[in-house]
Amino acid sequence: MSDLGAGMTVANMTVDGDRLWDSLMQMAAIGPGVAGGNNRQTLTDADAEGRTLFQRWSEEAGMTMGLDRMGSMFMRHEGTEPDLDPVYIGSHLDTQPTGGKYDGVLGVLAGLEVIRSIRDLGLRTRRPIVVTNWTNEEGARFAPAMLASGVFAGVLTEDYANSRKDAEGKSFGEELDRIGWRGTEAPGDRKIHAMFELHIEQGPILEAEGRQIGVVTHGQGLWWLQVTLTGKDAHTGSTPMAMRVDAGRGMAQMIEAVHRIAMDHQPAAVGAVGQAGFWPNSRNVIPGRAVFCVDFRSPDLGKLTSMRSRFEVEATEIASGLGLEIEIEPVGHFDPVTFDADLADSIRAASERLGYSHMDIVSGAGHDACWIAKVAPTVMIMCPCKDGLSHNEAEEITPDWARAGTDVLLHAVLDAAEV
Ligand code: HGY
Ligand code: MN
Ligand code: MN
Ligand code: MN
Repeated sequence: MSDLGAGMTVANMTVDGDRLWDSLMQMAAIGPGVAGGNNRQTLTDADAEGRTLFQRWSEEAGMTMGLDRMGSMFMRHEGTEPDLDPVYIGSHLDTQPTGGKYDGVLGVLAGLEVIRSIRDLGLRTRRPIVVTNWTNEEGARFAPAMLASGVFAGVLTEDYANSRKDAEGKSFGEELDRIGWRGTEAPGDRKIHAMFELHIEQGPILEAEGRQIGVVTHGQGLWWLQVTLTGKDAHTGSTPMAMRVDAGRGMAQMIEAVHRIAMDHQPAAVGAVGQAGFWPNSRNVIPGRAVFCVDFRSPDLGKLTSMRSRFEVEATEIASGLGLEIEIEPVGHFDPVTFDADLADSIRAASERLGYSHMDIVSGAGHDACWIAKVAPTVMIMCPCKDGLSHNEAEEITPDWARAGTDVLLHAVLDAAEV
């Protein structure tokens, strides 16, 4: 083992946790939320500003940028054998409208910190290392989530992605061109030796179990179903109850059905409706239209499929009972994912080498790694987050959790990139 100074060897080297935390706080200042978190939604000016900062930092760390036609950023640190397939580290810089400072951002800036540390330590890897910012992981502004990584993995088309519209009717393609971040590279035209994603858990398990590292063996699958109910808008005062065709009532009964169906599929099944709206949404008009999106998830494909089909049957019955027309459009889906077992072993070995407590865990949230696992050996590392809270501006982690996760990432990446 080469001596890296100050008693540090490759076996016990660590990253610069203060520098990582400082970068996280500088990125958090871009696209601030209203309650201490972030609103840096994909393809907004704030997203563009965050991309520019990440590009500058990466180039200062000796990396060169590749950019694909979905705007995904690939910052490459050269290896001693440039022709070898690179090791990728990736996540996302876009946030929810009321997002936290660490969801996705930790994984991208931890990748940057890995490169900064490799250079500080005077190490050279055989394989190149590429740190990636995947466009539109959140799917908050443009559904579905993990859009650009889905195109990269060949499961979604560029035309479909470019056509997706936000609530104001702007398309993904128009907005990507407007901020000037569309590259020329064909999405997916890259070979990946191994892909690592460090991410906050976004759930309560690691903190409750007192573990510093989550070794993510699987990710649960997802269905997003966009439901449109059409009734008849009418006066809330003068319309007799028997004459009403109330889309609002239909939505209310269906939202309750989502919860009931998820509870009927326990354990390991979840369901909710997070986005909903009435039209014309006026206090004294019976809503003629209701639109909402159902989110079902499970690590068990059978349960995931059963929840979707059960909902479709029950929603259709509710609609016909209320005289409503119903349209159900799938707008997001991926099957449960099994991550690479050998890479998971390297995460366990790195955690033990560094003396960090760890446990195997299934990811409750979807991540770009879930799609990339379709095209390359892929694994995730998780760090705890306070009270398991995420997709909330109060999302918090500790600098120690961030550094521990990044230390493990450093070791696992160096193992894969062959220092
Ligand atoms: O929806 C998800 O699980 C991810 O946060 N996009
Ligand atoms: Mn995320
Ligand atoms: Mn998220
Ligand atoms: Mn499927």
